[in-house]
Amino acid sequence: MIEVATRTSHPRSRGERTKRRQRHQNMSKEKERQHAITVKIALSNEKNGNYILKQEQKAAAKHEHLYKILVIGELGTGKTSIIKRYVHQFFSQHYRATIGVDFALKVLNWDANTIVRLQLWDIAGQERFGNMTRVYYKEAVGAFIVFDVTRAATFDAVVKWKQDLDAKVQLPDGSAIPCVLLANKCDQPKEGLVNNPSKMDEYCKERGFTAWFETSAKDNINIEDAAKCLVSKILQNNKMINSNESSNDLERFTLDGRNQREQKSKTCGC
Ligand SMILES: Nc1nc2c(ncn2[C@@H]2O[C@H](COP(=O)(O)OP(=O)(O)O)[C@@H](O)[C@H]2O)c(=O)[nH]1
Ligand SMILES: [Mg+2]
Repeated sequence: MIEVATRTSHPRSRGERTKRRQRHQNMSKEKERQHAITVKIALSNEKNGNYILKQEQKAAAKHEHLYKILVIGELGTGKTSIIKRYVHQFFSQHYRATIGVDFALKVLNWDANTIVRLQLWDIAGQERFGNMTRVYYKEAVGAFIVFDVTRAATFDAVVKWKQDLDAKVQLPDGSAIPCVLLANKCDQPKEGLVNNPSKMDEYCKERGFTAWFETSAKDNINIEDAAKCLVSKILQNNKMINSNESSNDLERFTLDGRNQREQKSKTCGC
């Protein structure tokens, strides 16, 4: 019985052993497979991570700016026409004074690393009152004041618009926001000081205008150049503000450092 039992049990245990060996082999194969998968995932995560990192680096390298720009001046000087020409490459003789505030967005690929979005604020109707509310001016970083070269009265009103602008909005350091003067409808006969460019230069310098341009929304003259001039002044201001901020940080850091050293020496002295 024992013999039989031994004989019968022997092949079974051998079989079991083989099965166990196979199971073991299978398990280590499975482990290897899982390990391979883990490595694959880790590699693809790393690849993904690198990709995301690269995308983030790319985004960080691209500077994007959104600037609020005001377009102000007397009624009928061509503010809406200038914006329409600049943003939509369109001009219409049909004069339609809308009521409220209109916005138009112009996107500029300034350089390989800089995108500038200009949010152009057009007034419609309120220019009758000769000034705007503080809310309208809030957070503007640049402005165009427009007059009509065929009507000298619209040029006389420029000073009032500049004063209103400077009183209601300033840069963080308290200085005036850049403002470009547009002598619009230059396709028409001109009236007044605008006929004397050097006097106009003087006028602009005295009153703190960044520059002035003769423009025509009708014939598409100088509008792009005027906008480029304003944007480069804004970017310049931006750089200055940023570098002031970082030098302030540096100052704070060195001051803190000095304070720490002084405190340390005092402690040491004690
Ligand atoms: N000849 C000429 N007419 C213009 C020019 N720009 C605007 N206008 C006309 O002037 C009128 C007033 O223009 P608009 O843009 O509505 O002025 P806003 O009240 O300042 O917005 C409209 O009839 C326009 O067609 C321009 O450059 N040349
Ligand atoms: Mg208008």
